[in-house]
Amino acid sequence: MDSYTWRESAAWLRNLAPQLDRQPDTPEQAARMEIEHFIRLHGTKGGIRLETDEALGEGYLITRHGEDRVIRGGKTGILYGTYALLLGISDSACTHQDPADPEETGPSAGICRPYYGLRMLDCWDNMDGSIERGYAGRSLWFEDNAFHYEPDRIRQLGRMFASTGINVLCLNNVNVHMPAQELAGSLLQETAAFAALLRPFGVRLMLSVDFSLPLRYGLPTADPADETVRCWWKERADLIWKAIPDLAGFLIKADSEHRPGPGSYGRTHAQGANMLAQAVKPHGGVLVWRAFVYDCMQDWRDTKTDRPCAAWNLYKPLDGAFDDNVILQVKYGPYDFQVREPVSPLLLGMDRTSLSLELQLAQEYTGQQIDLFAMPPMWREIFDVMGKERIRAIAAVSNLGRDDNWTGHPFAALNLFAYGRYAWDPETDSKDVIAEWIRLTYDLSKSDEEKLARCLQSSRRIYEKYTAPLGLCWMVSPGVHYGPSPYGYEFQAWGTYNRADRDAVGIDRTEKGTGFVCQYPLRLRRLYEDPESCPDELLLFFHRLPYSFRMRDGRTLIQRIYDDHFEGYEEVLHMKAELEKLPLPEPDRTAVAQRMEQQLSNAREWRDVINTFFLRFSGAADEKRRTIFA
Ligand code: GCW
Repeated sequence: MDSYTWRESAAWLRNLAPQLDRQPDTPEQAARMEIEHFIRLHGTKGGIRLETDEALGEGYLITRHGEDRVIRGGKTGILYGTYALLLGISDSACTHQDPADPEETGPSAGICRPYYGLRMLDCWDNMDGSIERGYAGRSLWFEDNAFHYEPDRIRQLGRMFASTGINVLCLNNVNVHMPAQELAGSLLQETAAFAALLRPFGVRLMLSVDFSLPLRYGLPTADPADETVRCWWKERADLIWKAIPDLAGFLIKADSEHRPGPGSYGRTHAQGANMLAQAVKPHGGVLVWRAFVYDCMQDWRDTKTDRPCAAWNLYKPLDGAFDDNVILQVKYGPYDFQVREPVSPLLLGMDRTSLSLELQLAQEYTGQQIDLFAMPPMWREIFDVMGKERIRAIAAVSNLGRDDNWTGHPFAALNLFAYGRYAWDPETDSKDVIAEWIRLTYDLSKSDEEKLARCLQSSRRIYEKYTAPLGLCWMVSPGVHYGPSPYGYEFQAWGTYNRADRDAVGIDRTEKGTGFVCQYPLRLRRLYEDPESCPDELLLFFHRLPYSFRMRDGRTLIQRIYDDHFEGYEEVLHMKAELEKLPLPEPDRTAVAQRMEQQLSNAREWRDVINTFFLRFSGAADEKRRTIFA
């Protein structure tokens, strides 16, 4: 395999300079450097002029004057505009289609602005260099419990972020371990130096903090109602913002999976969040509070407690009780980044709370950057259910690491690129963004571009077919979350059950069952409540059904499960053959081929394990008499 380094592999920046040879001081300078390199490499017919208009903030407008292009934009808008022009990125968020040729019909016509103010990438990097749920190598900035990075590479990261529109980087794992917990002394100075590298790319840092931090500093309590604790956090925030004045805020996982939180002191999440929000407020910081809270010490025999109900039950009564600089960050589904979940009802029902939608680029449950799983079609579905108005910020768990190609699977870079595009414009079309990424990343013929686009577009559906069926979730091997184990999570404490037995499978979450469906607005509640109208993909998420249940297309439930698993495998086989025909450059070609080989064997294993599991329970033969190991 030809080898390359990260320099040649910043995927969609292929047509720009391989890297910026020095550190820019400002976004404008970064823009000028990009333009200079671009002209040197490709030439242009006319010139490209930059005009700063502070009032435009992150927005920009590109106009044509004869052969010349003028990019007018705010401080960072100018850089976003530069990337849009140089990469030829289209932006449906603008009032025009071609960013280089807006129809000027009014003072703000053609101005492109990001939809969400905070477009965060949350990194679960630990200071020892490991990454929780990381599938692309070790941390890009931590090793041996210290900062450890190549400045050139961080600058490259800055370009990757700015070119897609990501503007906040949360540096450390939400499960905060020592010494990241300290937030003091030389560590703070080093964090400030790191922040300076990304600042010219319009990227601000955020830090994950530990709710019990005051205890480490000798306070007897971390109770948010305690005055000394409140003062302590204020002083700590003053210190931190003194070192990093543009820090975006704190991200916090509290009372979740054994992390400390206000619950230990009998306080509500609003009390906990507001206390921290007040500490960061004088500095213009936000407090992002994760809503990933459920009983993780459940007894599987307890059928009343239903994990998807947990977040709503906890937070809905607190709607309106959070300070205005608190943002509640909600995972897209009520479980945990599964292949298929309904949109979390919290995202639809917290009208008086600022929300952030949390996605996961790290493919924890979706193939671990070995199996192909392009996320844009899934996000399109989420946004279509949710409507774009509801939320104020967007976050995604990073899929980046120190691997030369940054994301492990070369095609996983699409998910990072597309995330930035969706964060900029949640109306992004999945087909468009996939086509855009392919065009920028590879030099392929039109028909090969289309072939690759088809594979990417269908990859999620294919993955879904050979893994857990019809919205069941959690059939992965416990702990690692890779490979099939249909009963692996069944008797555990995490609230992760499918309750398959000889008669039926799934959980009744209708009004008569756990009542989860009642958390949805009426329109969705009606849709999900009745197995006749519930989308097939979510059937077993909302219903407990006998294997003989007739699906809308006439098949029995058990036959549908078998068919999906056989088809899923066949489709991987087909996709592998299609991808082998593509003239991808090395080393991507070999990397993709190796991963496809592994994916094919995974699909075979999943197919056989899941089909056998259900054959044993149901006793129902496959109508097409394919091999199922009994
Ligand atoms: O699903 C779980 C992951 C944990 C993660 C947690 C969370 C950071 O398995 O690794 O912890 O979600 O989102 O907090």
